[in-house]
Amino acid sequence: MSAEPSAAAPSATGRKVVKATPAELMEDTGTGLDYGTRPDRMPGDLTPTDRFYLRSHAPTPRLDTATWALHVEGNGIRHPVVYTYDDLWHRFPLVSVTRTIECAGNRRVLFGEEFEHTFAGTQWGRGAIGTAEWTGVRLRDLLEPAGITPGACEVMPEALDEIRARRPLPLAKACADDTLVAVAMNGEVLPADHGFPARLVVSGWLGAASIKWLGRIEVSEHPLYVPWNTEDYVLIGPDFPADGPARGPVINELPVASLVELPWPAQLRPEPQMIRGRAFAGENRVARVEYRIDDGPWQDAPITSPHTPGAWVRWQFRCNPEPGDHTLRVRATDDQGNTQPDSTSWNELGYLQHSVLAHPVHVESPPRREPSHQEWATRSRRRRTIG
Ligand SMILES: Nc1nc2c(c(=O)[nH]1)N[C@H]1C(S)=C(S)[C@@H](COP(=O)(O)O)O[C@H]1N2
Ligand SMILES: [Mo]
Repeated sequence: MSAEPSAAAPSATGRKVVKATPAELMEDTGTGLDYGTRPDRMPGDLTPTDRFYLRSHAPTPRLDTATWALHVEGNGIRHPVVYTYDDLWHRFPLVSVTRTIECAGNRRVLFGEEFEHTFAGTQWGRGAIGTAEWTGVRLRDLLEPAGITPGACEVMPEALDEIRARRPLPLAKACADDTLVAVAMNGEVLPADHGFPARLVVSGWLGAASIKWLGRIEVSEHPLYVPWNTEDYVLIGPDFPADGPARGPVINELPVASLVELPWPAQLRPEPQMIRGRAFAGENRVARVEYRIDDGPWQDAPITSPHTPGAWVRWQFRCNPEPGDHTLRVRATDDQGNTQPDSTSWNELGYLQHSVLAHPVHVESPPRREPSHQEWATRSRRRRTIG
């Protein structure tokens, strides 16, 4: 398989990302790097690549597969190994999995609204989540030829971007069946912005674990501390004690949350219709989704897609909304009995908002139609009868 990097030079346009990010499909958070998927533009089970959210801490690097290499190193292996791009395509079984990736900062703006506070960090609405079919090589298959030592405990993927993004995983998660070094997304060669030529995909964990633009994988016999597990992507606040060199507990698995596929606020017509959405429970399965309109009862929103661990489910319900202003609430429950709470515990960086959202919905009044010709005829006939 030869490389298919897109040809556009990043500096020509001054843009920091390569793919188009039109406002009909994506929400611009204002950083030039981070774009959310519009929740009302999700047609299928998978998020089309053209609108899959983007979260990058530095501009998309343009890597050449002719010179690209993936180095496996560290004191947790017996001998270093170097893989080429062709090695990934031809030396190992390729595996395809459908997995959701969600940023730990998703819904940060709504978290802020709950606390009347602006959390620092990317100003995400609800769009920092997407699901793709990822194809690649199991990370485990790439580590084994290097000879993992009995004392190895952590595996740290590291990127070739400007910031050398990196974050360690426990060896067991690194060696899971569905931890992949992906080379393709939704059946096409990985796009530049999503990590070309190769990215990690870590099922059910925060997006920051799924390192893009891989260049090196370190296997270590001792715990590793880097900015992304000490300063960022940790929970900092009164409820969360510091943990060794980390300012608070490290975020790994994501909690259960749901998403309504309507704009915020939503405008609906006063007619029978389907309301749809998604729910995701990290490493767990979504067991149940319920909705509530205003102070009405909680009712089941049937789940309409298959359950794959690590991938979102779809749900929908039928309603016939009354004109006026309403609040729609949706709450999902996972197979471990965790339900979305009424509020999320405050943490300084505004991560893991997953409480039930009060979605504002305005339902139009029925249009004051001009009477049809037929109706005029009926009315004038009646008038004649009365008169
Ligand atoms: N090298 C690198 N990998 C990265 C990042 C990054 O900035 N650099 N961002 C991480 C974060 S925070 C998220 S949420 C996901 C986003 O993946 P996407 O841009 O493909 O949606 O990538 C992760 N991998
Ligand atoms: Mo993220």
